[in-house]
Amino acid sequence: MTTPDPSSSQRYNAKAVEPKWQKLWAGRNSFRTRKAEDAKGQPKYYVLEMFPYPSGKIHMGHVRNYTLGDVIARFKRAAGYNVLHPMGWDAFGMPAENAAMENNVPPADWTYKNIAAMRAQLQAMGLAIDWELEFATCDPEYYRHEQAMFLDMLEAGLITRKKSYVNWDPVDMTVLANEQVIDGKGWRSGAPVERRELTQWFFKITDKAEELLQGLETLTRWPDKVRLMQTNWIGRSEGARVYFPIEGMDEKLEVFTTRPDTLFGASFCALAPGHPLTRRLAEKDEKLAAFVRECEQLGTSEEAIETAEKKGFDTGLRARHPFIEGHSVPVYVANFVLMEYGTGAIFACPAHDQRDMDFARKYGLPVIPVVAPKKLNEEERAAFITELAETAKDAFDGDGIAVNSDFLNGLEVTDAKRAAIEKLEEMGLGEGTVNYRLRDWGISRQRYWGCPIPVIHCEACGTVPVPRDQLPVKLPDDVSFDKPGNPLDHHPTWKHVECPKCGQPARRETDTFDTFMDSSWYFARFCAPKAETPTDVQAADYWLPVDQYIGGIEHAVLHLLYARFFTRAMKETGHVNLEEPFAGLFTQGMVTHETYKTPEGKWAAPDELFWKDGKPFLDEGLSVPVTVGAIEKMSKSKRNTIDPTAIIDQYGADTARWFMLSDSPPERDVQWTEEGIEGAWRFTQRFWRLVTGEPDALCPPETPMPALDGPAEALHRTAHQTLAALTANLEALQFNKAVARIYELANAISGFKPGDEAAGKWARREALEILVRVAAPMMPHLGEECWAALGHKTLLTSTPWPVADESLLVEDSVTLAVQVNGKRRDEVTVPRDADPAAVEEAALNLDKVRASLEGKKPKKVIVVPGRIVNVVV
Ligand code: ANZ
Ligand code: ZN
Repeated sequence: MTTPDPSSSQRYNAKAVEPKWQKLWAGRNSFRTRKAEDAKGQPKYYVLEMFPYPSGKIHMGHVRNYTLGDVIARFKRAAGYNVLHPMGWDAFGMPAENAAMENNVPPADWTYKNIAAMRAQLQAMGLAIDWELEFATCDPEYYRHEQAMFLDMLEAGLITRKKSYVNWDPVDMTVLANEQVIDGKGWRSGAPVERRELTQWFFKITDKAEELLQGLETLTRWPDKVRLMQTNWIGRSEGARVYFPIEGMDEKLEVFTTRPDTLFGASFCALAPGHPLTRRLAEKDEKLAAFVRECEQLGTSEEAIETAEKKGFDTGLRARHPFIEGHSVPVYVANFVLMEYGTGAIFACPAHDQRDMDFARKYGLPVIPVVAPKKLNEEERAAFITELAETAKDAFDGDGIAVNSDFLNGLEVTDAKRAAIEKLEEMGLGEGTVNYRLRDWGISRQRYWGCPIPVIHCEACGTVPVPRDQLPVKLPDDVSFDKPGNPLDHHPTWKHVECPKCGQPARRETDTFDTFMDSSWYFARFCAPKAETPTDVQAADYWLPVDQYIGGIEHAVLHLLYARFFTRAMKETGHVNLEEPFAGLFTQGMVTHETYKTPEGKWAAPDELFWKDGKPFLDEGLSVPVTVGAIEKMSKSKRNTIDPTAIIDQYGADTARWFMLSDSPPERDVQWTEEGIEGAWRFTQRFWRLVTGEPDALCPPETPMPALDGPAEALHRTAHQTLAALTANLEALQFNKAVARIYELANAISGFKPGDEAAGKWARREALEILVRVAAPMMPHLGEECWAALGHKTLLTSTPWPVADESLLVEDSVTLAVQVNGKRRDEVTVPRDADPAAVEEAALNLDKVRASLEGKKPKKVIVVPGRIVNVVV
């Protein structure tokens, strides 16, 4: 395969051309955003790609993400919108601290160095970004506002401080997210993770569970799958709370159930290991305490709990059944009951719940069927019940009717639920309720590289907010990472302060915010990044919501849910006036690549390979063959990444952008291949030759339209039809279709055979200009270069989007049905403006019509224009 040689003089030299235009755009402030008051009459458009974490280098996922956003930004700008297209850095987080621990560089230095490198890479992509608006979340100028809003939200009652279970890494002495717990061990230290109870700050997101759920219905420009994922994450369950009086104690055990209809099948109750009652019992029961400790080794992830073997501990207590006089069931502590869900306690119905079934069979507890499938006859039903009660391993969780259930017998599940709840309410032993799976959002992290939480703990006054005039609480620079745990906590002086209330020695909070908080409002800050207040409400009113947000599906739940919550919290504290921050959301697919394995089973990188007859080898001598594995998302671990900078260096940014857009719809995965990128490169070359190859075949710019003959008229029409269709494609984010239109138009121009010379020169210029203008959002540098080559002195970037001539979009011919004596015989295609006599003649000349006339002369011919020709004999 030929390697492109960008220095060859015949060729379009992206390497020289691209920086030239980038400099020009920057020098002319081409992408400067106008303030609302300066954009009179212009509609606004806010396009935002999820801002990057400054890891050090951009990857192909970034290239795809930012190319998509850039096409929209450039298109909308040309189409007359005042566009906000900013860029910033999600700059706090663990990797900076890991780098500090490993290489002894301060997190700030590491982060800012990475930002500089990545900014240069993004600029080399030619993105139409207003860099004046750039900020990094680790800048005190950003996070001081986050601290101020935290205090506002604390005052507004949106935040609480409470105990909760966390995954604790005893070696790194830090809290781990569930994803950082791998097979029960810390991802960095490898130490077995413990469940620990810590006092932490929480956003009361559960208070807004219903609102966040309802709000999803208004987000009509979000992908259905994201809305579904959020719906499931919020996890609304309708059910009941039921109170089981505990025998011998003046106390009731409160459980949450979605199946109150199965109460007659209750065979035991179970408490979470962290349930307050379990705690109290464990104080006096060493065996129970040991069991609780064992459960705590499991970590907090639902998955771990779900897959672990069901285990229980019989407390010896008994709970009285609410419906069955004199009946009680044993109370266990069970490892599969979560403290964080419902009430942290359940009643178990083994016949109709698999976990309960597993548990019951293991501990020899009764299985009492209380729902049977509807269609069974009496005999079958009896057999079903016996089997389920005695031997079945699988619970029956299907629909059916209540059996063995006293006053519920014969009712269908839904009706039985309702009847059971009614009865519970009547007896004062329960009530209908709605439960959400959503948990409050814990925002405390025992880490250094995050935004300090602006509170002070005083022995006498409790938790005291840092006075506003002392904000920002800045991170100290002089920290050391040589001990495990939180460097802020180890710092010799930082945390020792006076209580702002009583002046006594007090302790600064050493936890920092979850970095999801930084990304929950950055879109609002971009509206006025230099404002003295967290947001400039007027600017936010003008720009928000974000019209088009673009990012990966991996953020479908947490980031997008937190941002939706935070926007509501900002509204309540007067920082914005809307609830939903992102009107349109687009989740792009991944960039994939083949994977390669050496004979030893190690991953090989694409750039290590030598190819012969389509087969890869590890050595130049072609003696070590490599197996081609699955096509997977580019990742460092599989070594199947391609470095964007190398690609841009070799082929230019436009080629990389074009390839990203052309190969598959943007919502699907795109497979990176050498052939694909070469093909894109060849097209940029062909495009350049097409535009500049025959300067004598063009009229001068701005030549008035001459009379067009057949071929010129056809090209004129094709160009406008392409323009209209492509504009619609861009509006609908169908970038690959837009690319296909550009190929079509390029082909039409290549194949153009002019008749009349003046008409031909004019039509060719028009078609080329349209081609260049519509391709420019995708290949902006090539666009500018071609535009200049076509003799224009203006920047294409500031040239309005061309408008298609509507009259050219309608087809110029029509097809009419032809009937003879009311019977359809054929059809005829004629020019749209043909007169009736010509239509009549064409219809009568058709073979089939002539045959059916059998030589007779028609009595009458009726032409209904555009529709039908009726021949009467
Ligand atoms: C009795 C019962 C009978 C249940 C039956 C199910 C089937 P969703 O739908 O996810 O809301 N549950 C309640 N709290 C729990 C906790 N803290 N930890 C573990 N499990 C808990 O699930 C609700 C069901 O999950 C509840 O309904 C309860 O079991 C269980 F045939 O109550 B059920
Ligand atoms: Zn005090």
